[in-house]
This record gives sequence, C-alpha cells and structure tokens, in this order.
Amino acid sequence: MSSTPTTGIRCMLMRGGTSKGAYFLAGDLPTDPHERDQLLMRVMGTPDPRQIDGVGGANPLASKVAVVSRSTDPESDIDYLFLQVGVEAATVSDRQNCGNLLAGVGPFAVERGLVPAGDVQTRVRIRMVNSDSLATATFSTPGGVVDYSGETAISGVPGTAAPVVLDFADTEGAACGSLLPTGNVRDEIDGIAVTCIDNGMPVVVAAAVDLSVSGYETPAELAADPGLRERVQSLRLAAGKLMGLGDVTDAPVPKTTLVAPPREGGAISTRTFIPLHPHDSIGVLGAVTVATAVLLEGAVGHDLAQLPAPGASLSVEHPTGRLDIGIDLDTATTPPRVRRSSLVRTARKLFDGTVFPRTY
Ligand code: NQM
Repeated sequence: MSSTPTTGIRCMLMRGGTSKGAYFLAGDLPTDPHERDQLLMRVMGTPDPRQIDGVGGANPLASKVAVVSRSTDPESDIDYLFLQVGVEAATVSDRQNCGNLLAGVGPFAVERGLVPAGDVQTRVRIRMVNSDSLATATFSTPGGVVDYSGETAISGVPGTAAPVVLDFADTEGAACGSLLPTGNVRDEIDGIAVTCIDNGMPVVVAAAVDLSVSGYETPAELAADPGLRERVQSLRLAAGKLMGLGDVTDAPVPKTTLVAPPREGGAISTRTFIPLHPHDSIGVLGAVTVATAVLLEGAVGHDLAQLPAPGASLSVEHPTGRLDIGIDLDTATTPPRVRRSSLVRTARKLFDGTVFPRTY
C-alpha cells in the first residue's frame, strides 16, 4: 500500500504482556517508512500528552505498534517489526524490541490466517525485525482457534489468561552488536559504577543507592523527583556513546535500571526508566538483560542479588510484582554466552476492526 487511506485501516488492539498496542498486517500500511510513521502518529494521536484524538493510551507502554507479515526467512514463520510511537513527542522509533507486544504476535498471526493453528497448541517462529533475532511463541489453540482465557496470572495485569511461552535465541547484542558493548563488565559514568549490557535490550544498570534513591520507591515517587530524571538522562547520554548508540537524546534506548537487594523473595529488585519515564513493571527483554547482568561476576547488581540455584529461573522484582526469567548461560567463555532465555506472558485480543487516523 502506498497512500494514506481515508476509509480506515484494518487494525487489532491487543494487550501483550504488560503493554498494549495496535497490531497491523504490513500489507495494510504504507510501504514507505516515513509515510507509515506519519500515519501511525495520526492513528495513535501523537503528539499529545493525552493522545485524545487517537487510540494511543497516553503512556509509552500503551503507545506501541506491531507490524506483522509472513516471513521470507526459512527459519521463521512471521516477521514482527515493533514501533514505539511517542506520546508527547512526534517520534516513531524502530530502535528497540518489545517482548511484551511480542506475546500477541503469534495469536495475531493465527487470527489473520498467516500461520495455520494446531489442534491443541500452536508454535510460531517469529523474526524480530528490529534486531534480526528469533523468538518462538507457544500458545493454546484448542480446535484450531486461539484461546485467550486461562489460569495464568502475570504481575502488572489483573486477572488471569492463557499463557504464551516465549523462547529467545541469539538476543545478545541485539541493538549494540555485543552483550557488553563497552568491552567491560563494569564502567564508571559521572562517578557512578554502571554495567552497560544488551541481551535483547540495551540497558544501563546502576545501583539505586548510587543515584541517591533506595530503589524501592513507587514509579510516581520516582517521577516526582526532577533531580533523578536529570541524573538518569546524564547517565544514559554518556552510556549511549560508550555503547555505540551515538546521541540517544531522542532515542528510546538505552533504558536505565536501578537495582537494589531483593525484598520480595526474588533475586534482585529493579526500578526501570523507559527511557526517562519510570516503568510500572519492567520490559520483557529489559528484564532478560538485567537478569543476565546480575549473573555476571563483576557486574553491577551481581553482589546485591540473591542468585537462584543453577538452572532455576531468576526472579526480577519490579514495582508491581515479579518477572521470572529462565536463562541458559554457557559459562565456559568469558564473558559467559547466553544460549537461550525464556519466560511466560499472557496476551488478549481487545478489539478487531477499522481504525480511522486523524486527517490533520
Ligand atoms: O523490554 C518497555 C514493555 C517495554 C519493552 C520498554 C519490552 C521489552 O514493558 O522487551 O517489553 O522497555 O520500553 O513493554
């Protein structure tokens, strides 16, 4: 498709994990990326802090888009391009993945007939176009129809739903090219020890106490601290350069995660900024990346953590609960290599129909 339709565009709204977004077939959107992005901002109601004239949810976690198509890569069934649409800022970025929206991609692909459904469950191999890495989603399709209902609860979402099991391979260096893009397990920025790491999401990990907070504040308390926002921005701007991401002033990555000893029976407590907005929980690949950092000897967070027994999943505490990550590390190399990681999310179809972008 090459021009902006005035008759509306086919769109499905889904909750994926702790995020919410608009899912489109690539063929229903303009092929030119600039034209596509302009259209998506008009769909979501960007730029506007309330996104009142669009379907965006006035929060970065609900201003997201998944663009899905059949894959031409023989190793995957589906291509998934994630786009983070700004809320107040007129931006659309493909510089990060979203493991939360990913949870809805397999079900969406079945709903749109891109992949055949199994009689009991369906396994979809998904190429995450943003980083050219692979994820596999397994979910319930009794009788060949996606079943969203179930007994699985995830922190940050009320109620229960059907599980979507996500397995990741080759997420190391997804955006930066290597797991430890500065070449070090630990660096110092503004006199603060940090670990700059990318196992699917570029993240700067720092100890909360080094930024003069406890690391147990609520997101609202963190948001109300303007000095903290400046300190986080200063850290990530410097880290962006060290990580080879260039000037990240307007980029959604790197994220910053402040870590503290666990208090809820998990391995580590976290407070994450996306990139300056305090996250209500923690992103999926953000959590995979922080969990990886915590396992690395010498990394910030390693000494603060209560590490699980080898082979057991690592529970990342966040403001609204915990996210359990399975990580298979090959410790024979330095630094260790991540063989695979996995976790469970849920997703739900919220609305299927036609979205009408604003015309101005
Ligand atoms: O890290 C938030 C989210 C995300 C992204 C963000 C995500 C991930 O909570 O894979 O899921 O980091 O901007 O949806």
